[in-house]
Amino acid sequence: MSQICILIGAPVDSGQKRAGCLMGPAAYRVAGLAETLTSLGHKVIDRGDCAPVPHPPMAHANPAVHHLAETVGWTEVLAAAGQTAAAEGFPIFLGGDHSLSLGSVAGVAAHARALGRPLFLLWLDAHTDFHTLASTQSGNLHGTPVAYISGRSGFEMFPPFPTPVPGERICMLGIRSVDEAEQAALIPEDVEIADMRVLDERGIGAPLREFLAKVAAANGLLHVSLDVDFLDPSIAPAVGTTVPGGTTFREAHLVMELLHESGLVSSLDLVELNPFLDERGRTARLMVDLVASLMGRKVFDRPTRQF
Ligand code: B3U
Ligand code: MN
Ligand code: MN
Repeated sequence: MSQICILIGAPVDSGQKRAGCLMGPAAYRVAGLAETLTSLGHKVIDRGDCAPVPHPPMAHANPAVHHLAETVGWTEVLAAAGQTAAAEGFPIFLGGDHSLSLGSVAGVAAHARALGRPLFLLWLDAHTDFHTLASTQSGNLHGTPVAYISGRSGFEMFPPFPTPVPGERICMLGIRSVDEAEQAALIPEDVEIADMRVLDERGIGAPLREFLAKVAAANGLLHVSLDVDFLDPSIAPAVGTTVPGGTTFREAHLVMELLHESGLVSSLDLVELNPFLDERGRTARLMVDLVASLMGRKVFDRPTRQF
């Protein structure tokens, strides 16, 4: 199916401490994202880069928390841009660090609420990003979006999340770094956590297919949030928080192909690309290739599936 892809540049660098993610949107454009989507038959509208709504500085009881006001400002602008774009087509958020998902998912959640359809979330990441502002030790707000999206308290400075996404509608693939406080908070939740142990035992297709069946049965919308560190650092070095033992090139493409076949994905984040750490653009290009698989590029176009 041909889509109207709406590119939303989100040069967010304030959710962590290693400067460079602000160059992400430019790197995706240089790597040919729009041209790739066009070659697959999609229409592309590039809305350019957003800027955060300005706020005076905000403090939090947890002194580690940094760039709070800026992050709230990003959340507001990206939620508004995301809601508008979701009503018009298929939003693709070009990050920017993962704190942008506080806003991108709020925007698509508002759209899902307006449609009266449930929103589901697929989190492709080495990390669970389930901290609250109180529990984060690094103070890096890129470690918090799933907590906000799932309606945990402790985000009072942020706009209230429109219709939080309960744990049973969230699936995480690729997990291999979970802080103690996140682990404790996730235990009572029903989040499907397909960590690397699960992927080694079952393969990456099985848990994903199960989740997609749930989305389809509920006539849900599906937001996919792809963190560069989902991938193994040997193939995707351009990220500030590399964690060894990530998904392979082939696993990642399989995920994207299954997502494409499902026809369920309605919006996408590309996050944590730090072009300053890249090797001649290879990570940016890999991310664009993964988007191509998600949007319909096939190795061999079988008239009917034969798997
Ligand atoms: N959980 C740690 C590490 C981390 C989370 N997300 C990333 N790193 N990229 C934290 O700082 O919250
Ligand atoms: Mn992340
Ligand atoms: Mn991560």
